[in-house]
Amino acid sequence: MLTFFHCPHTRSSSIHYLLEELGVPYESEIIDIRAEGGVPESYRAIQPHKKVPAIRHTTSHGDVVVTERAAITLYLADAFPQAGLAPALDDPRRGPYLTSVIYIDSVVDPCLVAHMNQWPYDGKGAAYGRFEDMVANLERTLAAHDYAVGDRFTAADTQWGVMMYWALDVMGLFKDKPVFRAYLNRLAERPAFQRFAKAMAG
Ligand SMILES: N[C@@H](CCC(=O)N[C@@H](CS)C(=O)NCC(=O)O)C(=O)O
Repeated sequence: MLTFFHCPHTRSSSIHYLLEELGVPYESEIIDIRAEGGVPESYRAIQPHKKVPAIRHTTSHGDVVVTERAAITLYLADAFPQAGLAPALDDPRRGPYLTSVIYIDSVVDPCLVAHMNQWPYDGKGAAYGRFEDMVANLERTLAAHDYAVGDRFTAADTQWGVMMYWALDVMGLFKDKPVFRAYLNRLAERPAFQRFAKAMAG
């Protein structure tokens, strides 16, 4: 049994998309982060900051709770190997795959937030770098290959794809980056992405 602690139109969307790609049964528990009065204190036992996403996976070894998008992505892709979304430990793509998943949360997300809020930042002092360097890295990667890690879809693309959707279609950024739009269009052809987008719209 898999429980997904989710709030639509938030950072938990990328895990929602991943679950659709994995094609495994799960139950959603909606955590309304916008509720008047805030998120119930009881949820802190699952997520120490009362943020979404989180998952609880009940296995024969007991309950496993995983928080933080990157960790959840890596955990689920490994826990359900039949979906083929995680390069194996001895696959040369494993290192780039781990990097790609972590990069979204540790660099891309804070770069986008700093950029949107016009926080002055020269790329030094915090753990993330310059916005321009991040954009150039994404553009170089997606110009060279169809997906975040080479020419095969991996779980990293669930994080990259939802981030790209937010950047392009919600924030209105990167109108001068056809490579980014082509990538998002490529993902939009996938049935799992279509299911995810339909659920998000409904
Ligand atoms: N580091 C967390 C951050 C998740 C996050 O920022 N979640 C936001 C939704 S976009 C949230 O739950 N905010 C509620 C709050 O701050 O009270 C992760 O990547 O999983």
